[in-house]
Amino acid sequence: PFLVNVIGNQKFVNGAVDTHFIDENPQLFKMVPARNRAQKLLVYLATLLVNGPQTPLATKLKPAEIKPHVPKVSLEYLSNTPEQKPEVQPPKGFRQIYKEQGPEAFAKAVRNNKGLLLMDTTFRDAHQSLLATRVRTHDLLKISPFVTHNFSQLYSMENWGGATFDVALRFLHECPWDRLEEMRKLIPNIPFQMLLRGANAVGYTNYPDNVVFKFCELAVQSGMDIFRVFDSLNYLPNLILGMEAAGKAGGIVEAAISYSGDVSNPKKKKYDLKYYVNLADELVKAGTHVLAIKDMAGLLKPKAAKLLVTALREKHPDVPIHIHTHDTSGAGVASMLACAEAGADVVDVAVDAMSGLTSQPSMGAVVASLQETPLDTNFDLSKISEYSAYWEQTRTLYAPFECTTTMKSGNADVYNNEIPGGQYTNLQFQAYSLGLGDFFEDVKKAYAEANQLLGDIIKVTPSSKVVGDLAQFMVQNKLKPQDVLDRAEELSFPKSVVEYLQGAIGHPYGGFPEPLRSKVLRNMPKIEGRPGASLPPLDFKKLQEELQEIFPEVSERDVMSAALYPQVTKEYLNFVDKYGPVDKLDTRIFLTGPKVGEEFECTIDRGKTLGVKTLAVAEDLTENGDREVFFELNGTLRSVFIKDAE
Ligand code: 3PY
Ligand code: ZN
Repeated sequence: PFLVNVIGNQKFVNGAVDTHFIDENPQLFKMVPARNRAQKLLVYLATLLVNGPQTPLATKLKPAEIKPHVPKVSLEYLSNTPEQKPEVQPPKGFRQIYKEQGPEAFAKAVRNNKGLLLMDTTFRDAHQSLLATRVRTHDLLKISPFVTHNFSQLYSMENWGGATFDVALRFLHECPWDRLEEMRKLIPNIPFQMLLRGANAVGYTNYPDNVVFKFCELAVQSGMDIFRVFDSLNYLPNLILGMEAAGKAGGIVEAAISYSGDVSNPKKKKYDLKYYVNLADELVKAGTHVLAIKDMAGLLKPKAAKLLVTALREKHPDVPIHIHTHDTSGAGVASMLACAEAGADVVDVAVDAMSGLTSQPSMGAVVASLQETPLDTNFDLSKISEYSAYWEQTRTLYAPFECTTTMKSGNADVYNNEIPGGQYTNLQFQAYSLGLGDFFEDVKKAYAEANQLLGDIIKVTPSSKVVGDLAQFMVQNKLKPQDVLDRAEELSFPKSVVEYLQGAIGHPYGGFPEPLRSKVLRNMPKIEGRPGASLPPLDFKKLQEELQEIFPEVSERDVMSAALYPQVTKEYLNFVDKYGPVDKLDTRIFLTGPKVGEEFECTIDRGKTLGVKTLAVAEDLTENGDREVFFELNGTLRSVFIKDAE
């Protein structure tokens, strides 16, 4: 439109204006043709072929060259449906009770259920713990019809929140909101559950209150039902903020107490039974629909589980109790059975092929253990096997992120170091990539020491990062705990440690460690009370306008992503603008690219499937340092030039 107006201007046409700026800047008029999505994907594939993976791979292992078998949806429960009809509505589940009668009725139905209920963590915590959170929407959606038809009696599926939000945008280049919405379309009957880090939402730091409220509102709109709300220090004001946000959005509130220490060990005094019962009282008083114990490191031994659940059950006979654990030591199944016997309503499990080690205990093992008992879960073991077989194969696509590269077995040393499941494998990976054999052993020891230095705190995202950062700092600088205390004034501590001591993520039970805090902070400001209370509200309109200048099509959900992760979201939007819907590619192709000569399909929309064949990569570079890559796209020859980064 600018050019057209100019040529219609008489003065311009007569040459009566100075156009030397235009003459000297011809690049301003070099129009880049808008590429369509198929072309963008070719650019992505060519980039992988020329310059290698565009998302960091944690190890040298390659994704397997298989196409996982997706089990058929069998509809035996419907009489007279001989052929497969996935469009048939799945059996009703707990979600219908919640949607039709509200959260209180849902809680009542859970309490009245005779057998033990299960939450399946396969879609979130299991892969967060085992595969660095890398499982993609593509692979989750493929198995969703099977789950909706065969696992309708689940209490919930945990499929969102925690680290998935950040990782989806940052490493998978896909939209977390789309993931949620697409799963919802395929699974209408099972409640979805997310992990909300209280005032930290799905981030690593406290956000202004209006961000947390709006986040929950959008999550419910996109299909979320149950919010497990925790705070990394069990700091009640932060917990309550998260509960209010989830409740106001219309969600089911599942307030969680993060578990530390060992209530069955009289020598471990700080977090005793009284501490947990008091905190539970507060959460029930604050109106939680369900009470959760979040044992993020897998410290809840069977005996402790019995003591804790019995005490909570007696105190709150009407409130459903839901237990989360990690199987790091190998005692996970035993603990969940102990919880069930002591009166817990729900426990967390992951499908067998995605269970064990730092993930949740095995679904099949828990189900089989309770068969023909009063707590029978009524799951069909053969369906669990089919579901598991899908994951066993799918898991091999994520070989570059396998925690089993380094972790070969469970390890009961977690009772000493108290490292949460997700962080355990992270730290191990770091040690592995640094090539320092004993580094992990040293870090684990230092982790326990750092925890004591910081006052024996609850450790879960983000407080676990504070402890982990201090531990690594101690190992790298060869500092013993006494050195840290003696030299606190001169050491330059990791940023997370300083901010924690300032009060940026809340207040730990029992107070901040002194004199360490005063020595580290000296004159630095301290945050009194709940951090979010003193943060000014985020101006969503302004943020939207800023984003729209670069990305005119930006959605309300993108703006929310940017409120939580400004830089990561911009990079994500740029990435998809350049490379198109990479989330639609099969996982191996997405991670490491096709082989030369390989033919494959990619469905970018319902009814729109691209047939791609990689033909060749030019041996010689062009004068500009570009390499030409040749494809056949739906039978037509295409070529793309990619700058060779070598
Ligand atoms: C998370 O915050 O992502 C966790 O899984 C904590 O256990
Ligand atoms: Zn967990």
